[in-house]
Order: sequence, then C-alpha cells, then structure tokens
Amino acid sequence: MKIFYSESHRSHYPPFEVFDGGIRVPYFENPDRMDQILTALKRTQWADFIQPNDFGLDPILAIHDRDYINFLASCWDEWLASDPEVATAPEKHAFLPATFALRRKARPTTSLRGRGGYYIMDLSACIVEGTYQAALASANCALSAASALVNGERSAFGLCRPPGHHAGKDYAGGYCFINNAAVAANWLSKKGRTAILDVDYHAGNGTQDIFYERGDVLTISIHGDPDFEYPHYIGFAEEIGAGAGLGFHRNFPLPKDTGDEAYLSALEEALQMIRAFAPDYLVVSLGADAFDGDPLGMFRVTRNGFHEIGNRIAGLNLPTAIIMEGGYANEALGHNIQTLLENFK
Ligand code: SP5
Ligand code: ZN
Repeated sequence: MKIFYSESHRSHYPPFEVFDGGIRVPYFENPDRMDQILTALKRTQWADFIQPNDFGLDPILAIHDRDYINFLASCWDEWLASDPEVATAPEKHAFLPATFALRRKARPTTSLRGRGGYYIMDLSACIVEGTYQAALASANCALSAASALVNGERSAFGLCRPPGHHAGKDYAGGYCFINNAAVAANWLSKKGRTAILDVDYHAGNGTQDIFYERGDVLTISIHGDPDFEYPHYIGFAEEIGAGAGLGFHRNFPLPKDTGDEAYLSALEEALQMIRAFAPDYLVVSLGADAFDGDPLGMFRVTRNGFHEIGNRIAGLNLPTAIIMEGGYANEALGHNIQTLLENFK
C-alpha cells in the first residue's frame, strides 16, 4: 500500500495545550504518534512509504478562505515580531486566542488577537513556528493519497499530521488547521462521486460544516455524542444537511463506553448509506481514539474492533483514501492503525 508521509510535521510541536478547566498539559497531538505508526508499518511487508507531491495552494483554497490561510501563514511571525517576551523563549510559547468571536456578527479585526479569536475555535489548535508548513505538507499527503486512487490504486494511506477534520473553511480547532480529508475529497469529487466516512472518536465538525449544503459529497461521522463530548455543539443526529445537501450528511452520536458490537452496528448503517449513494471514491477520516484506553476518548473499541472496522469498510470494495486523524493512546496506536489498514493491502 502506498503511504504518503512527510517529516515536516516534526516542526509542529507546541509546548502545551490548554485542557478542560484551563490547565496546561503537554500537547497530546505529538510527533511520537507518527513514530509509533511508522514503527509498526515499517515492520510489515506491504508498506510503501512515499513523499507527498506538492499540489500548491489551489486545492486548499477550494476549501479554505484565503484570509484564514494567510492568518495561518503569518500568525507566528507576527507574534514573534510584536511580543518581545515570545522572542526571549520561543520554544515555551504557542499562539492561542485570548477571546472568541462568539455569537455576534463577528469579523476578524486587524490585530493578531483579533484574528486569533476569529480563526481559532478552541485552546488545542496551538500555532508555533512550524505549524503552517506542517499543515501544508499534511494536506499534500492527503491529496497524494487521493491522486493515487485516480491513478488506479485501490487504496492509499495519507499519514497526515497535523490532523484535519475539526478545521472548517475559516477556522482551526481540535489540533486541526487544514481539513486534509475535505481537501482530498473535494479534489476527488471533480473526478467522480465521492463520500467521506469519519470514524475518529470526535465529531468531524469541520468536514460537516464544509459539505453541509452540498449534495455531491456524502459525509458521515460516527463519534462520541456531543451532548457530553468535544466539540460539544455540533455532531447531533438531527443534523442531516441543508439546501442541496439535505440528506447528504449523517451523524451517529454514540454513548460513553460504546464497545465493538454497538460501534459496528452503527458502522453497518453508515456503510448502507454509502452503498446507496454509490460513490466512485471513498475518503476515510481515520482516528484511532475510539480505542479503549485512549486518554481523550470514552469508547471501548478493541484492537480486534479496529480489524473489523477495516474489514467492513474494505468490504465496500471502493477505491479508498484513508486519511489519518486523531488517536492518542500512543503505545497502542501503531498496532491499531496497522491492524485496520491490513484489510486494504
Ligand atoms: C483530531 C482530534 O482527535 N482532535 C481532538 C481534539 C480534542 N481536544 C479537546 C480536549 C478535551 C479533552 N477532554 C478529555 C478529558 C479526559 N479526562
Ligand atoms: Zn479525535
């Protein structure tokens, strides 16, 4: 299997994030996640690691607002230039909003903080010096996987970091800056009918927002119920698309302690919708944070469960671009991803 991976992610390693209740914790979405996956996949006979191609900004700007991308590109440099304290110890700093542009007719104001609170939705999408370059390379990994399908591969893996599914057209959040799966799916949708299945533990709010009024790309997300889980305000069952997109979005919010059996029965319903949509291409947003023991998740999916999730999705027999999202039980992450991917090799 072709696996598109770039080392550029390493320079995106914020020194902290701000967790529930306002405590600073080490950044959960860290480079070690990739090392765990790389180690597991390199031991197999079937993993073919390839550098991503550079697709330029056009496919990214087909999804994200230019002003938002400009903000990502310049945020760190502007902060460094404007705050002497950052320059004294840049490695201890990460840019986060001070206030959020909440429930009013907001627009980005010109100051850096004024743009920060407009373009960032939470306190886990920290920006450091290498963030923008890492996000671009990550999007290129997803696009390269999509492109491999058009070139005849039955499956390809975008080993993307940072992840993407929480990023909307003009906002970052949940460790995500550019929505890699959305960029790849939109690019694929110009070549054939495309569906996105998001199995990350968290609701794929960015992907939902981006395609909500589009009927040409089916989007489905299976996740912890936002009634108790991040991102808290989106990902509910009654959200089914709008306008031309009505009926082309579906959420499966599931309760705490969801295990293999309940997960797989929601997945079967999702797969049935995909079959009915009859796409030419499938994009899978693959998080492994539904794992029993994930520090950010409340589900109880086992390693065998991940095998079965992969087996069922592969049973659709569609050209499939698998795009890496979350998963924070680092010691199990490599094996869980390998086990799921094995179904596609
Ligand atoms: C891509 C992805 O998986 N992003 C997830 C971002 C979640 N950030 C919010 C963290 C809130 C964690 N609350 C968990 C408490 C566990 N004790
Ligand atoms: Zn997640």
